[in-house]
Amino acid sequence: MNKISIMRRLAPFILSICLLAGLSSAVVYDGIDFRDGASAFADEVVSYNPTSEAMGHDNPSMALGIPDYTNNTNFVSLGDEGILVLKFTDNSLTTSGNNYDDLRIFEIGNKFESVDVYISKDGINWIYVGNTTNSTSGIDIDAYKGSGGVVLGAQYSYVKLVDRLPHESDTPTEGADIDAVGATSSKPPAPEGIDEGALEAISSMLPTIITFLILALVIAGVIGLVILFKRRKA
Ligand SMILES: [Ca+2]
Ligand SMILES: [Ca+2]
Ligand SMILES: [Ca+2]
Repeated sequence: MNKISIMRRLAPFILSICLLAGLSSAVVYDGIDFRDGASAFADEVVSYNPTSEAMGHDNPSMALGIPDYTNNTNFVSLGDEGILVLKFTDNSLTTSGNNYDDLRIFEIGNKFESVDVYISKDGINWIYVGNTTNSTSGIDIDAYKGSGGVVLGAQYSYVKLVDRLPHESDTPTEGADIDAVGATSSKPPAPEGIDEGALEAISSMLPTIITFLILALVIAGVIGLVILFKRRKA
C-alpha cells in the first residue's frame, strides 16, 4: 500500500477528529472559559429599542458573536433605559446546578454602565435574573430558581438587557455599551415547538393517570371474574 492510498484511508478519521476537536473546544475570552467556544454567544437580534434619539453606535448586531471590541467599534449603545433582546439559535442558556455564573455580559467603555437582565424560553414570558455589576459581569441564573422562576436544566434562548439609570454618559455612547453576550452554561439549541409547560403538566398528572389505569384494570378483572363465575354456574 503506497503513501497516497494510506492517506486516503486515514483522511475520514483525521477529518472526524478535527471536527470533534473544533466542536468541543473551550475558548477563553477575557479570562472566562466558554466550553462551547464561539457558539456560546448570542446569534440573533430580536429587537433593539434605544431611548436616545442621536445614537452613534446603534447597530445591535455588534452585540452578537464573540467579544470583539476594538478601536471604539464593534459594540452597541442602549441609551438611558434602552432595551436590547438577543437570541441564541445554535445553542441555549441553561443552569449549572450550582452558584457558578451561567451568563456573561461584556460591556465596554471607561465608565461601567449596568443593565437589568431577563431570560426567556419563548421571548414572551421573562424571568428577571439580576443586574450586571462590572464590565464582564456574570449572572448566576440558578439563584433565581423557584415558582415562576428559573427551572433547573431548562433551555433559555432569549436574553433581554435593559439599561439602568443613573445617566452615566452622553451621546454617542449613552447607556450601557454592549460588546457581547455569552452563555458559560451552554446547551444545544432549545427544541422548537415543544411546550415545556405542557410536558411538566403531563408529568405531574402521570401518577393520577397510572392510578386510574390500575383501577380500571382491577374493575375489568372483577367484572370478568363475575361473568365467568355466572357462566360456570349456569
Ligand atoms: Ca450561539
Ligand atoms: Ca449557575
Ligand atoms: Ca461586539
